[in-house]
Amino acid sequence: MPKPVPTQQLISDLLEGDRLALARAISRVEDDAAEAARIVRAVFAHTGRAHLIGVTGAPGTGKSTLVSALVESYRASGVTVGVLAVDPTSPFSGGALLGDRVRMTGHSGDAGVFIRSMATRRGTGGLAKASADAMLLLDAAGFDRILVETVGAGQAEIEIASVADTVVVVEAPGLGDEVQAIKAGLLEIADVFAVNKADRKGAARTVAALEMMLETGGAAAQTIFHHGQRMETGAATSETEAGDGWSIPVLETVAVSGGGVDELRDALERHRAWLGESGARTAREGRRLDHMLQTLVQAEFLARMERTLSPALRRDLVERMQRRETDPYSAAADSMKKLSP
Ligand SMILES: Nc1nc2c(ncn2[C@@H]2O[C@H](COP(=O)(O)OP(=O)(O)OP(=O)(O)O)[C@@H](O)[C@H]2O)c(=O)[nH]1
Ligand SMILES: [Mg+2]
Repeated sequence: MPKPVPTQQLISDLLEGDRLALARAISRVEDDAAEAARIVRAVFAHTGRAHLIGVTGAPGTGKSTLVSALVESYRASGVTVGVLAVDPTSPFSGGALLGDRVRMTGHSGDAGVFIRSMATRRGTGGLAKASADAMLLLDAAGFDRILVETVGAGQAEIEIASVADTVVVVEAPGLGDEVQAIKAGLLEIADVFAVNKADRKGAARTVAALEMMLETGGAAAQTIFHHGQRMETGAATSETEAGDGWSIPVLETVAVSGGGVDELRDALERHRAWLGESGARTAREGRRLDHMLQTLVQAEFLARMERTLSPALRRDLVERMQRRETDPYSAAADSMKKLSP
């Protein structure tokens, strides 16, 4: 077996834009918490440049196809793109692997595109953490835009999309009368709506329904969202981001043919400009980092708890509670005191 590349080497190669190093670094970050810390520490100073775009929506709405079309559109304008597909296949729609789609478009040999799938093989917290780390690595490797596809079905997936700078919620007509995004709780996190499969009947109705919802419920949704729904943060949340000056566009796209995709890209770029001018970009980044901080502290805390509170010790505590020698609160307080540093 070949010797693994030393982490230092990997990091310097990654910072020079070496794709293989980037791919390996993402794998290490996924597999090993200590390596994740080492790598992210080393590259963090080189991040903060990329525009992070979350693409989410109900299963089968065409997210992967749309991401692939966006990649083409961005590449045509010379912009480099990193793509993270979180849980790329869905048992509901039988959606194709994103990588396959982009390969079909002929970008496989293009150094300006990097595609990576993140599997949901670990726990939900692990997936969010690994995705956040991977976004930082893509950023450090120099990609201009980072697209993150998540199926908007599940708290972790919504969370991953919602920490992006710009969130695209993909909707499609003909999935029933209701607008799917509402059921999934995605209305609150959208900066841009893409009504995909606009070649199918019902698209205009879906657009109208979304626009009406934005008019009537938009303000309320924004308020909830800005006062803690989107991210539970205190310190890093800025009041400057009140949604002022940004009206959420609802665009029709036909991802399979590329229809409306340049317009969608334009909307993403307009939002990017707005983020910069309004100060919202800084606010969102602060929220994202605050969220990462909480996630990492929680993970460390859990790890310590598992180290300190061995199964034997826990069993002992449980038995003592059962004998009424102690109570759950005292047992918890005693355990807290014992947490090893
Ligand atoms: N008619 C039509 N079909 C589309 C369009 N965009 C995507 N599709 C089809 O819809 C199906 C699902 O597309 P995907 O891109 O895999 O959808 P997805 O949202 O990524 O699916 P999951 O990741 O499984 O949730 C595929 O058969 C696509 O070819 C479109 O604009 N029009
Ligand atoms: Mg998909």
